[in-house]
Amino acid sequence: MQNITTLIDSGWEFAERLPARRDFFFPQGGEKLWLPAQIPGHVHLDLMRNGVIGDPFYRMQERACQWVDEADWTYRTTINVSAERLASRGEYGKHFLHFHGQDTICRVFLNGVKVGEAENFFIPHRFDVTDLLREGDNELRVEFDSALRVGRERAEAYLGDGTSDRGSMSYFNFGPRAFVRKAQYMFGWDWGSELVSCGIWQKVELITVPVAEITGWRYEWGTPEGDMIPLTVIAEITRYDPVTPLRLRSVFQPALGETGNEKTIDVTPIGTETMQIVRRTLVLPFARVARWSLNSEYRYQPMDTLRLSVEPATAEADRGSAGSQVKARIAYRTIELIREPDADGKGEGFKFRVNGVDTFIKGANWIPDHSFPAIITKEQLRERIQQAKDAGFNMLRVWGGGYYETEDFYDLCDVLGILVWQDFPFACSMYPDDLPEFNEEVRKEAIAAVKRIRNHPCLALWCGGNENLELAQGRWAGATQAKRFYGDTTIHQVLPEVLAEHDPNTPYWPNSPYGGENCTSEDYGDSHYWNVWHSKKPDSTGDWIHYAESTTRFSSEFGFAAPAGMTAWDSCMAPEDKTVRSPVSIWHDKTRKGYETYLGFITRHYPDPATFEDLIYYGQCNQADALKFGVEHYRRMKGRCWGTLFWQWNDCWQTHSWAVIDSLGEPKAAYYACKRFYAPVLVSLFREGDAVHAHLVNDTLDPVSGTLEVRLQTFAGEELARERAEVTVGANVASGVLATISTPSRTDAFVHATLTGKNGELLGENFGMLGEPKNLSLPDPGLRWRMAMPSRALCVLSLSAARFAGYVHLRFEGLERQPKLSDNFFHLAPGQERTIEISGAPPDLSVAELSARLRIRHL
Ligand code: BMA
Repeated sequence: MQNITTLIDSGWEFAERLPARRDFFFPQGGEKLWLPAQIPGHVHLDLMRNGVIGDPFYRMQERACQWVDEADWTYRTTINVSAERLASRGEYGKHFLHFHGQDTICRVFLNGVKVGEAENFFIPHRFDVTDLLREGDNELRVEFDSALRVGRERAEAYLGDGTSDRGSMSYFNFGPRAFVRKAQYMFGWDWGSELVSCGIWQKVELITVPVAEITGWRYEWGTPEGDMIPLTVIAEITRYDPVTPLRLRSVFQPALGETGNEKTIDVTPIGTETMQIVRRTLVLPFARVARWSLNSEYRYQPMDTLRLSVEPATAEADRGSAGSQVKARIAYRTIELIREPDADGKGEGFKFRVNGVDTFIKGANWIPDHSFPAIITKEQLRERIQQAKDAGFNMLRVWGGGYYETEDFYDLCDVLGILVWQDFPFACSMYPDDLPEFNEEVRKEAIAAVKRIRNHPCLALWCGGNENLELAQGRWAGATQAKRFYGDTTIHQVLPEVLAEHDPNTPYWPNSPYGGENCTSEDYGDSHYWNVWHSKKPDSTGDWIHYAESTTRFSSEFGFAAPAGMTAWDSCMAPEDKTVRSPVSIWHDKTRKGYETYLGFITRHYPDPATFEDLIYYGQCNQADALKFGVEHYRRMKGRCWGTLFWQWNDCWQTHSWAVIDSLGEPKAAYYACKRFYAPVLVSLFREGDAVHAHLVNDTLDPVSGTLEVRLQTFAGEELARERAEVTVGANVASGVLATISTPSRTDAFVHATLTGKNGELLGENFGMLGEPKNLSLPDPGLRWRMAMPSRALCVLSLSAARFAGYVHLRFEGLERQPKLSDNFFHLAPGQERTIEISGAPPDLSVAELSARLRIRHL
């Protein structure tokens, strides 16, 4: 009764599908030339491999392959099926073709017969081919239609002459993407390439189910009673064979405990109906259940395993022949979204309570880690999410312009202790919620996605989409002409209904931002603060100092753009492109602010960049300053504000963007700033006129005590003033002002604050320069360094400064990839020494060779 799964990953070919009479030499139309293809993949990647197009990321070649998105494409392969396989379904069973992800609008044919259609990028599609599959070769063919063209045709049909209440076609009203359920960023975004693409982006399988399978399942923790806790398992079983007696076996295998391999097993008989829900409760010793905690001190979270299988109800001996099996790594945790009205009735808070603790959320917005998602590897995701853990994150928001992430993503967030705020994939647009077929497609999609993701302990929140309501409320002047918010049915009816049935215990938030009469209100719910950068206020410069004006309860977006690192530019530029205003650099800036405005943001604070290297260095330092200023402001507001998810964590190609990690995985300066501004104990400095105030923010669950020292020093090292205070800050609070130092208006000095514990250990520190970096005349810092290699895999660099060193940047020349550094872009006070760990350098390089490649830059 075993289910059989075969991967269909070989023999794939693809071809452009021409309409009849378009090609003079090929008047009948159809596929003219078949070329080898790779599945999973996207058509652009196949075209590149075959030499039809160049790398769309290189220079401005993105422009040269726009035709690909207007064309139609066919993929095909041959599946060889043995007589034995054909017979393995038994008397009642089924054969299915299972596509884990198609991109996007397509028809599927087996042996020339259409088996079905698909038009949703986000979910698997399964086609029953029981009656069509034959012994020997079977031709599988998938015909894709241009998503861009179909979207445009649907938009035109929907909007008519543009005079109805729906308005006319535009990117932020109803564009082609609003009519295709496909990752919206692929249509182009303000940090992304415009490569809509198509193809089979996830694996394809032939699945044979002779008897039954588990087509959905979830679990629920009960309330602990004494030493025990109930765990209820709810399984949906689809059965094709009505005769074989079956049972459901639930196995709970704890990760912890003395024996390490004890199990709790429960078996339940299954009825004979085709579709049934089986509910069982296991009662477990609470002490043996793994507890899920946020970004814990563990390298990996301990997690228990829960396994369900459908098996013959006959003998114990049959156990190995379980027909259908599912398993998940689970751990106990509670998550609540607390929304309490303020005492004065003027607002409502927004905070996450995790395992009973009010938790200040520290994280960022996650976008797809590549323009072509099929080629993102698990290793790449592991590196990116580990970087988040290392930076002190406890949450990532999977933003609505991307897609429901892959299983690898959620598995990694589970084991690394990072919560996930999951947007449903709707972003910055109206959606045709008055079309029944649209609502049905969304319902189907949401059910599939929720059923897949709901069992992950990392899942903290479902959110109805990104900036849909905000757009409708007219904040983006002129962008939207629709007379009402189209998308209302989606976020207030379809999605809540799906969640009520399939994931009743995870909180739901209808959109981001949301809350109050006006979704952008800073008194209610979450908000996106774009007065900085996008400069929504007419009187605002867009400079990052305006973060100080934000009074939000939860800042789920705010950000500042900077260039990618040099390695990324090396991979997409010719040598002559590496100038500050080269067309290629301008092409790779999609931020829509205008390139000169972007440069202007940098030169408000930093010197005019003379070289491309200057642009990268100053741009990245400025971004680090911006995020530091913003996050510290919000953390000092802890109690009113309960979280920051800055925009954005990662990138999908080489670009100037708000990301703090570029598309090659190289951290920008702001990444290292994150490690400091997201530290559990933060020493924060805030300048007000001629005074600098020091605050402490304590996110730990114990009070913190120590000596707070604030010193004003010249860059050369002369001490001008010093304040010292013995301080204690309670658990999980921000302190208010603890020390103030007056700073006469001079630009040759900086403030350095340190918090030291009883034994002289450094608990936290911070720096503040009194002048703008562009106006400073800094003395030579007199850097000294030495490098040692205590083990093959690790190098240690010790670095000291005689005088102040600002934004010390370490870079190794001539390496394909920069090694991982424990710190970079840091300041050193006169006399300070720092030790940097360097890992992942090419193993064949000696210390001497690595030292020879080291380049150090500072302000
Ligand atoms: C937001 C996001 C994205 C966008 C970013 C930068 O509001 O939701 O749509 O990329 O700002 O403009």
